[in-house]
Amino acid sequence: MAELILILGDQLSSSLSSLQAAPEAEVVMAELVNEAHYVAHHKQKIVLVFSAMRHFAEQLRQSGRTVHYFAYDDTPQLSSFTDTLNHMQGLKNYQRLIVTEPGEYRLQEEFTAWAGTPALDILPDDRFLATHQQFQTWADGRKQLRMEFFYRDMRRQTGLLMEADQPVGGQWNYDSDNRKKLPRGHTLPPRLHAEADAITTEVMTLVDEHFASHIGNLDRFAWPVTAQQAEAHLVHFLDVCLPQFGDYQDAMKQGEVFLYHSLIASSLNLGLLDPLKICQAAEQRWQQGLAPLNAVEGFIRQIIGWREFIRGIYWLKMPQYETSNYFQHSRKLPDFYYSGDTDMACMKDAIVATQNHAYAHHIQRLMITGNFALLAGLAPAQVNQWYLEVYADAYQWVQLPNTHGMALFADGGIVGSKPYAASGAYINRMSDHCSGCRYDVKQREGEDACPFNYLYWDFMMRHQDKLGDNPRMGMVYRNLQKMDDGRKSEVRASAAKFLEQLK
Ligand code: FAD
Ligand code: DLZ
Ligand code: SF4
Repeated sequence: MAELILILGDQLSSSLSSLQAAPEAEVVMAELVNEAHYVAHHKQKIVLVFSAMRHFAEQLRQSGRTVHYFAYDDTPQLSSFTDTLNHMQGLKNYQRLIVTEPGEYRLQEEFTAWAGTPALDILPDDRFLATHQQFQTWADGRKQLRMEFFYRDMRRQTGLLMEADQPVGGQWNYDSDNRKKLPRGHTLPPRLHAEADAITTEVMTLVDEHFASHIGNLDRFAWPVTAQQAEAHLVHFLDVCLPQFGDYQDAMKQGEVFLYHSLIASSLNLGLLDPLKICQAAEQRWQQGLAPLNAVEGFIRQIIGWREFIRGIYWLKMPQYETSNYFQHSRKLPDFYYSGDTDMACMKDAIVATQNHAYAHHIQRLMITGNFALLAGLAPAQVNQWYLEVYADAYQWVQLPNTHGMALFADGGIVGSKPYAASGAYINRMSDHCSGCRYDVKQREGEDACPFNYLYWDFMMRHQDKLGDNPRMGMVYRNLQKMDDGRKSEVRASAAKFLEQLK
């Protein structure tokens, strides 16, 4: 029986359920117009996906598979996955099509419409630790879905950092130990750079030619494009960065893009790394006395806790999720999110990193660009689109709940229990940005005041009806109550003036 496996650009794992289910089946992979254009992806993201796809196709061929591969500039140029299947059916009458479920809702819709001829098997994506059913069961009947409780179940399920049914060290979560500012003069470790080979270089030429208007540049492209490269990057992180990952997880430093972060999300989301194996390798470092518990627990929590929880929320709540807009925010995304042309030093630093590397670390995404978008009342759909475009690790299943839920609180409190809103004081505490900024972080209102300061209070005043009763916001609203009317007017005036000039 002629069987065909369709492999998507983020399904580059030799353990993939579709490959396991049909060891003799032919494979089709395609660089598609729709996938490359459904948002204007960063140039590095397109190079990463296409180059990793081409390397994976080669690896499958070497293992004996027949692989049909359609490059972006091949004839015929294929538009969509449906287009690809129709084309393949025209070449040969396949009787069975096998595909691992896609990571995005829009593709699930497209794939389920194929039911009929040939016979279609959509298999679960078992590269995650929690199944959809498991998350649904966990969520059923809970008034609030909180990552912390889901995470504890995942610790029990995997046995990671557990002694019988108790967490090692007696605590589930060491987050409070993970909030240090980088000391002055601190030297950061070197990072690995994956050199571009002939395949990547060829894709770079293609991207330069066809995607010139997209954000970013390719000069500093360094993302792993094979499982071997991703493994080497992971080992480098475990050896060199993990011991201090916990302490400096929330720190920011002007001009420093990576700090102690792992940079594994792009590889993990493509399928080049396995989440459980990564966590077991990190746990081993702790068992060998090579990394402290706060670092290892913090790292493992991001992967088996946050990453799985975020995916669970996406599939539980889509498609309504992306259309919610709790605060009814509608301001246009300012141009400087693409150009980096802003006087706010913290924003500029995060955006320049994004342009150069298709990367910014979590606190920059959440507390700088995300926080600004929240406080300034930017339209969630535009902010979501930006985040989906600009990061090498961005796919909607993981980008959307992080942006729409965690950063913007546009879901009204599904991902988080309160908005991650912060004034300049937080940014000043966690970074050295403010000392080189045109704005003064100590000034609260007026021309030279840090915009995060008055935007913060303006946001709190505008949304008192929605946030005033939130028990986690009690202190904020008690402070607002103490603010005299004169200052409130100044806050409003400064915010209005600043927001008016945004283009
Ligand atoms: P590290 O800081 O070293 O963390 C280790 C790993 O933990 C990451 O590689 C990632 O796999 C996982 N992780 C950590 N936090 C999260 C989280 N909140 N959600 C899911 N996984 C997490 N992550 C993406 O993979 N793709 C996205 O498109 C994405 N968009 C985001 C948008 C916003 C507004 C925010 C606030 C966060 C977003 N994140 C996203 C989560 C997180 O910021 C990135 O996973 C992380 O910055 C990637 O860098 P790293 O690999 O160096 O991670
Ligand atoms: C992100 C992406 C891009 C840019 N291009 C392709 C492509 O040409 N072909 C493909 O199969 N996949 C691509 N992808 C990844 C898909 O968009 C991805 O499978 C979905 O986002 C599901 O997570
Ligand atoms: Fe950012 Fe305000 Fe500090 Fe400038 S003063 S770097 S805008 S927090």
